[in-house]
Amino acid sequence: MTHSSPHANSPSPQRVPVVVIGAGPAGLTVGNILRAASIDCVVLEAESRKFIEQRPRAGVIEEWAVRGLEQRGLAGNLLERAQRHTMCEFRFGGRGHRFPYTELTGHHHFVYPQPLLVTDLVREYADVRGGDIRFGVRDVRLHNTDTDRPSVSYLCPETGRRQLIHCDFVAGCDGARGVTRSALPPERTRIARHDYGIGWLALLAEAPPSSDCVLFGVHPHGFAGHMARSPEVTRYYLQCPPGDDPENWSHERVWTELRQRLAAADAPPLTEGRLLEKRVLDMHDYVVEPMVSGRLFLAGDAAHLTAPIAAKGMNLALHDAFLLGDSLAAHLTKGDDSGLDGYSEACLRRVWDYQEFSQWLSDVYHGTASGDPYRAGTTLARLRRLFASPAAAAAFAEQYLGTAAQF
Ligand code: RFL
Repeated sequence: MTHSSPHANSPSPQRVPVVVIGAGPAGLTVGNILRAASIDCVVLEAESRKFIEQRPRAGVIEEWAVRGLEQRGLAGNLLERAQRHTMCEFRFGGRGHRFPYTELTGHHHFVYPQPLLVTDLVREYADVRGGDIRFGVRDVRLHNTDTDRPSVSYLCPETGRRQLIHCDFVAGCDGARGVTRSALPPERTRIARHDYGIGWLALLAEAPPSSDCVLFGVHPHGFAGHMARSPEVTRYYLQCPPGDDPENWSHERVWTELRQRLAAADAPPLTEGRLLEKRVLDMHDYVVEPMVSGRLFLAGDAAHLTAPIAAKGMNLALHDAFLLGDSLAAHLTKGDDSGLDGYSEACLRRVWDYQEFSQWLSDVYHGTASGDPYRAGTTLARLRRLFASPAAAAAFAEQYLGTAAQF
């Protein structure tokens, strides 16, 4: 909500060119780009530094996104430590079918846990580039974002007092549960939503990966996924009813289902381990159009949610952040408005392309468990085509890796 009167009781309202709300991959990347251009900004984060540096989430990063981080001096640790993945494997009909996308395209995926990337980005922003970041802020409010004199206020965790910051721009990078999206005027904003009607039990297992590549099990019981996170930890997914209670999934039930849904002749047994995380994600998407109103620019999950079906969310957050950071820097240092003017449209072209791919992939993952023999038949035809038709394989690889020349 845009409040016209901040009611600040801060002794000295501050002024900076940009206030960034949220210290996820999007907000921290924007902040780092601004600091590299010697532009002052303040990043406001609701959680503690320790919390955001440990919050487990994404792992798969596309090559173009890593190059984008590298160009901005943000990929040092990642390039040293991340695993490179060159193929994935679909398991269906009791067999494994390897899809060697690097052989087909020359491109690969990086696997680097999101908490490590966030740790790198915070360190670079706060400790190396001298950026101002305030953790544990409460009740962030936006004021006058439709004027050229916006401001942001928040409750300071130490004093409990409301602090006010005047700025030229607000970057809304506060994720799916943030407050900035609701500051867009409803009469000029469209929110497109899609609900898959499917749940995924997201698991982190204290167990080494059971394969050298990502596994997608397409099984009549439902989808199962296997993704390495580190030599010691593996992420697994199990399709389940939306809203299911994680407590319905005992250790025994989880591993029995994973073994069945990821079964393949000649594949070694899964390496089992303690379950460190067990939560149900309801698969849904939304896209906010436009991602801008006045001086408020949204980036990442604040503007669009992509269910983790195709592992695209953090990649899109980084794409937005590159465009927003660069455009703000061009405006503030050179008076060049072209980037900011075209920002929303440029982001949304990739966003919609990735949304469409997620929907396509959802049909593949969930079709055989739909209970509908017609959908099961077409799902298996799609899967077989990936391995029989070079044209279908090339199209899939391009979308899976996000390598299209244009969106
Ligand atoms: P984030 O990471 O949610 O960061 C937003 C930050 O804003 C803070 N915040 C506030 N701060 C101040 N005031 C407020 N009122 C605030 N409200 C919130 C939050 O504490 C947080 O620190 O959003 P950002 O930067 O847009 O990044 C998006 C990504 O985090 C997200 O898209 C990915 O995690 C999605 N995702 C994946 N994406 C990939 O590209 N590849 C993957 O392999 C992948 N795997 C996943 C995923 C998401 C998952 N979950 C939990 C939904 C796997 C999972 C299980």
